[in-house]
Amino acid sequence: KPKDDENWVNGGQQLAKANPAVNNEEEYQEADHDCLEHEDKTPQIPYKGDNYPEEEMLERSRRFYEEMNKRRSIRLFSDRDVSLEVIKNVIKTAGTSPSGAHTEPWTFVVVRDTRVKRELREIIEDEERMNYQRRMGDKWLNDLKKLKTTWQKPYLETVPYIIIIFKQVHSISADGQKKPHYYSEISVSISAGILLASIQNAGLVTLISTPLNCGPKLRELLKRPPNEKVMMLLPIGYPTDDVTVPDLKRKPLDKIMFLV
Ligand code: IYR
Repeated sequence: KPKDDENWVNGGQQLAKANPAVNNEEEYQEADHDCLEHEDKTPQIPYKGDNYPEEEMLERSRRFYEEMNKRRSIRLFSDRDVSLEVIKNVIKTAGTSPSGAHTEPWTFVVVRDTRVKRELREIIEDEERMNYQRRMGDKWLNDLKKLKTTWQKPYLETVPYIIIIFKQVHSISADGQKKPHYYSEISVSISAGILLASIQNAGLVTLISTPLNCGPKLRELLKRPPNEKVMMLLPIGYPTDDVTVPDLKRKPLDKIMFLV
């Protein structure tokens, strides 16, 4: 099990995971915090809420749900181009995500170069072939049957753009110090959710791809530093005209919401 899957940050020993500068809770508590600057110089600015009338709020929430409920993972893409401006807008939107201590621990690499897409595909298919044939196991493969996934990812070369989302586990501040990125996994995941919503809102389609074991090779191909870990890959574009999706049903509200 890759150790990157350890997401949770809560309680004693997990503190260390939130803060890569320390190895355990005791070390954190004993650490010399005297050197830290406690006076905050960030100015406060007014914030005005939107205050929609109730009717409008209801209508807006309903329409947004209906838009998001149309989202489906698509595995057959057309080669129709997408404006780079749109890609920039959806990434700016993802960058509005909240993050631990406002560390903004995300990097979005946008691949449009045909040769890089081909290399990406090669790296991913090489690993996915082994994942599907040897690593994933019968139960997993059986659970995936309805999605008709295989190790082959031709769409990685068809789509106009692929976004690779990296999680910065820490960063290096101007004075060369390691700056901890608290809750980076959760922060980047929230940001990815906002990115998906933004892609849907633009009328484009994507597919969350989390190729096992490809991280280091992708990081090298895309020339990202060692503090950045591949989180997921999103091919973006238009679906083909004849694409179909499995007729999956979503859980009804009373199975996902409990009013206490
Ligand atoms: N990452 C592989 C396999 C895969 C796993 C799950 I869980 C999915 O919901 C879909 C695919 C792939 O991309 O094919």
